[in-house]
Amino acid sequence: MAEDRVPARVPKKIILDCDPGHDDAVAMLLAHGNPDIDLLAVTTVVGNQTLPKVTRNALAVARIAGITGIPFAAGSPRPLLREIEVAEDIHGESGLDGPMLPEPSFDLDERHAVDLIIDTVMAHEPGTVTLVPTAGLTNIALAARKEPRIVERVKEVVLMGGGVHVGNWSPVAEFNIVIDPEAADIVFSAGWDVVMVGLDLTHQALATPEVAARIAAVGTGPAAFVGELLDFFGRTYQDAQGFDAPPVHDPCAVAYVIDPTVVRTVQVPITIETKGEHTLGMTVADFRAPAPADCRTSAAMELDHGRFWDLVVDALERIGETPDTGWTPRAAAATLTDPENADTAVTPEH
Ligand SMILES: [Ca+2]
Repeated sequence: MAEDRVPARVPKKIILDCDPGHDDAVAMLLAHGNPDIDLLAVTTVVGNQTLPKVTRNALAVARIAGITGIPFAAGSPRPLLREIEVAEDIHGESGLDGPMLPEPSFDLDERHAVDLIIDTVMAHEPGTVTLVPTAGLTNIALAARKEPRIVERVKEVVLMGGGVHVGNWSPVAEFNIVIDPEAADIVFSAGWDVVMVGLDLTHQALATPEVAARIAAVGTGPAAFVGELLDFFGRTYQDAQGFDAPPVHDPCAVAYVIDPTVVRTVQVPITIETKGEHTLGMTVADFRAPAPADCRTSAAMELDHGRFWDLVVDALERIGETPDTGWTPRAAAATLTDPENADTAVTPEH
């Protein structure tokens, strides 16, 4: 019998532009741990929290995940035109409340995120780099304006944001789009291929108790970290939006890049509402007729929940234990501070 060989696969190069953010953190771990992804750079932008906070969070996640040797850069501290709006009710005061966060183990790249995005896209062969924004689209819009050649050069933009039939920050608008609708308008109309991984899809990516048990069973520090993130995220989503299990939005965009068959998409013209009194930030999808041949936008509609979480669990298993995380799982730390856990180990002094 011929030797079974896995055919050589070329990993897909991505730049993750994010605002960690609980689900951004899971997206980082998935991108880092999956062998079909070549994570070229991580950039941050104001969103779930202020730019300094989400940037610090990105570096903390990098340390826990063992991500080294790629540049991280901070980008825009505010939207193009609008005032800053953060999602503290979902992500907490730090933007990544729940687990304790370690100090960063490396410094930011000195470039602005917009320049790092441009430099990275221009340094690679045309059609090989996918942009994966999982935050407001300020950095991506600025990059497209500063260096328009990237629009033809990137493979596609696979973004978490928007929704065809659903909103979360308003009845019809999703947070990442509505916090900078002008930037979203630039990105959706730029002329590159845009895959909108929106709420229609991500509200199917629920971290159910079964999912949480699978992640806990991985039994590593990074998996415990994800467990703590999902625990906090689950509570805020229950309180703020009545979800029984939290929708883990951002890794869905990474999953689509890994394996487009995990996410069913439909080609449809999408425009961004930038003026509506009640509809600001709506991603208006036109389903009146089949999409025209030159349509460059598509919307994600259906998730293979089992295979999606298989990818996340697989990434955590591949990451394994990471050295020098500077991080203590709450289960260990709580025994020193939380009287409820006093029976499990060390008795608190007070
Ligand atoms: Ca995000």
